[in-house]
Amino acid sequence: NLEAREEFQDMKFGMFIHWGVYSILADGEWVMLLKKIQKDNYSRLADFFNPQEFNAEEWVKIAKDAGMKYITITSRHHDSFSMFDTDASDFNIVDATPYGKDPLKELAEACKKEGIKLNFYYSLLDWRRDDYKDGKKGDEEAWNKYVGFMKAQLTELLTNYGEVGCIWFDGHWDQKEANWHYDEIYSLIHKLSPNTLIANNHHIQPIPGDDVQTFERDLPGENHGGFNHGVEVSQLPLESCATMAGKWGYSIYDKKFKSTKQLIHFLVKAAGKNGNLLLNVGPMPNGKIQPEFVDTLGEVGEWTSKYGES
Ligand code: FUL
Repeated sequence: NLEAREEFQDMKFGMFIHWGVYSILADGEWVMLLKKIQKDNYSRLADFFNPQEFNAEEWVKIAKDAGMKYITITSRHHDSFSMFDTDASDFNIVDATPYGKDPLKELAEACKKEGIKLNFYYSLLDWRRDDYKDGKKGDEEAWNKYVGFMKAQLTELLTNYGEVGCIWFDGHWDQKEANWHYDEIYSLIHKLSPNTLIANNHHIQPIPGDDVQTFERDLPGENHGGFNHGVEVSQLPLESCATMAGKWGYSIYDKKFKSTKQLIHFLVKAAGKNGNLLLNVGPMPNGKIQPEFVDTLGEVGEWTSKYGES
């Protein structure tokens, strides 16, 4: 969809949000794998995930005041926890936590009210499900079950939250390309929601059906972080994603905050390549965005309101 692609490319600045049960451990979104936390033990985190201070309107305001035009939030990361109301898995924020509400629903409403586009990050890779694990070992039935699970969740995400700007896939590298059934998954998205774009953080040249080319932690065409090896800039709309400190998910150890100046430079350089910057925050387990990020985004906003085009 050409018009949707153009609209996306014009937005230039978005907020990436990594938020899940991992936020409780305050050590980044890979903590389950890196600290080798057993599946059952990890599940217990959900028992006390209760982000009482989450306020969707506040997040949208922080994004909007910074000059951002869209939000891309983790609907389900590699740890398999769904941050939305889903019938396809019990391991989700509505059924498995004392919070019992769907934050993506609130975010969708707040975004709609403020004219901010909402996109969903969706992990292909899953560290927790048996069908994924067995499927990876060659059990075809298990794998088909997993693909069916993804389709069911994507259907929910594209039917229950109003218009979704983009589905942002991640985790491609864990399987050979054919396993992902991209033809089926992409056409399901197009069928359910013709205006929804598809981005895939696969770190390879665009594949058929991609609408957006993503560059992790780098400007389009660059590879300082090692994620974009040999990837050439295509004709697609471009998007660089980056962190405000080191990690994507909330971490109390992560103190390497990028300065306002560094972030503005990144934004301007990305825009110079006609690319977007998707700048990440990892909200705390209570639902608030940490003050260091809020302050810096406020300063970025002073710059964008003076020099950015609205
Ligand atoms: C990566 C993921 O593995 C990270 O956890 C994060 O979501 C980043 C945006 O993409 O490849």
